[in-house]
Amino acid sequence: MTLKLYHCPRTRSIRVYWALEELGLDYEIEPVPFDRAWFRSPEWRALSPVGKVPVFFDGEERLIESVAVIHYLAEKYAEGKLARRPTDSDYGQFLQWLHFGEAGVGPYVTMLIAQTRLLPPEQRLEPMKQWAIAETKNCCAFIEQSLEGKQFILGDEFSLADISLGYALYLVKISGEAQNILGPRTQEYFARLAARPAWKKASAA
Ligand SMILES: N[C@@H](CCC(=O)N[C@@H](CS)C(=O)NCC(=O)O)C(=O)O
Repeated sequence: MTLKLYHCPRTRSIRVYWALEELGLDYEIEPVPFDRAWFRSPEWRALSPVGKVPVFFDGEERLIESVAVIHYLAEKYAEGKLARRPTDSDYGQFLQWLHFGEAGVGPYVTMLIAQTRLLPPEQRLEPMKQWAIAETKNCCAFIEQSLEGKQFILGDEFSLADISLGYALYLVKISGEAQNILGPRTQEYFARLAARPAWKKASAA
């Protein structure tokens, strides 16, 4: 079996790279430039059905959706390491936070990045930026409240849910609005995640 990740710096492929490292799997990295013209090219579209990263291959099988891929890897190749079983008492919380990182906060933080970094300044709209800040802040207030008395989002143990949330928080950081959006517990939580060797490797590449 060959696990191959098409990885582009600063994008959601970091989640998959980070999980591959944390799970101790063998894998190949295929570097992809962050180039929106390339993402729309027929060559890239032949690999990526919606023109996005990550794209991941397990042998011949192609998968997209970063959170689905990290869950797949843990279940299929790491005996559920960093995941939870339906019989675990925190199974519901695990699934909630695993998906909140992309489905919950993801759309708002993506809009925030569009309005602070991705779009050329002449295409940015201040009301959209303010809306994205308010909605991201609303999601991050839930994270802040839920981190009370905890090292990681489920408690004392790091899990895939932290990988999912950690990438969303990274986008808040690089938007330049972190001071305005993240509470003190969430800032410390992100620093704890960012100190992990696997994060350092995945986010540096
Ligand atoms: N929900 C998808 C989102 C994928 C996505 O939006 N990727 C961004 C980078 S983080 C992308 O490829 N953007 C390129 C573009 O929109 O042109 C996932 O989690 O994998």
